[in-house]
Amino acid sequence: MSNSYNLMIMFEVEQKFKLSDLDIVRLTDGAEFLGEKKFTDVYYDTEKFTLTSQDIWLRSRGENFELKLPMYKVGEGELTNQYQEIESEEKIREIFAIPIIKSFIEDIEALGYFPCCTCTTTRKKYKKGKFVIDLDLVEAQDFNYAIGEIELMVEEKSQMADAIAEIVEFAKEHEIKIEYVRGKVLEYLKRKKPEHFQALVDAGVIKKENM
Ligand code: V4E
Repeated sequence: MSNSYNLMIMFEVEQKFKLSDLDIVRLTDGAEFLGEKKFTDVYYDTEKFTLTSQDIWLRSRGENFELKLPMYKVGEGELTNQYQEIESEEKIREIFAIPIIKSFIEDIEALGYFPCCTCTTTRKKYKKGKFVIDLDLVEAQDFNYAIGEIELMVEEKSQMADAIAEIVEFAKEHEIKIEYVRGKVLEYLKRKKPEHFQALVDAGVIKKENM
């Protein structure tokens, strides 16, 4: 007898928001609290910012390595900040053609990758209707940052633009200001590693108006 599995690939659409205390009260009112977790991310890049200047983000979260690859090219509209997430070391080795010599971390360090940002996040997760809300408090050395994210899962890539519009509508219903928000790593680089941040501006990963 053979087993057949109906695997459905879902796409996560997410938008970041800067939230005031009052925004948080409105957003979490009537929402289901899903839990809190704390994790440390270490982001890796080369001396020449080879990955991040292509909007590619390699990190370890706890024990696991993860890769975020941009789904759309810089400048391709409002979907620019959506990423494909790869969560297996084997797949990451395949993408970057990293042969297995030692452990994953030793092998990437030998190729010139080193930590460019290390931060610890305390994340509270809520569900409100079909939306998932993440409230993050981020800490690094001499660095604190609060940021919120509203997420929606869709079954087809073609539904992503509508999902963003739904997220923005949901945010507006909660009187949240719709504005450009730097993610935690970009904010960290801006404040702590201006040379790296400038390289991302020069590469077009960060638009000049969002510096
Ligand atoms: C994709 C990305 C970075 C990596 C960190 O991604 P982020 O979504 O901020 O982290 P997190 O902890 O919420 O990940 P999750 O738990 O959801 O997997 S750092 C910069 N980027 C790209 C990027 C960009 N180019 N522009 C803006 C406005 N934000 C992010």
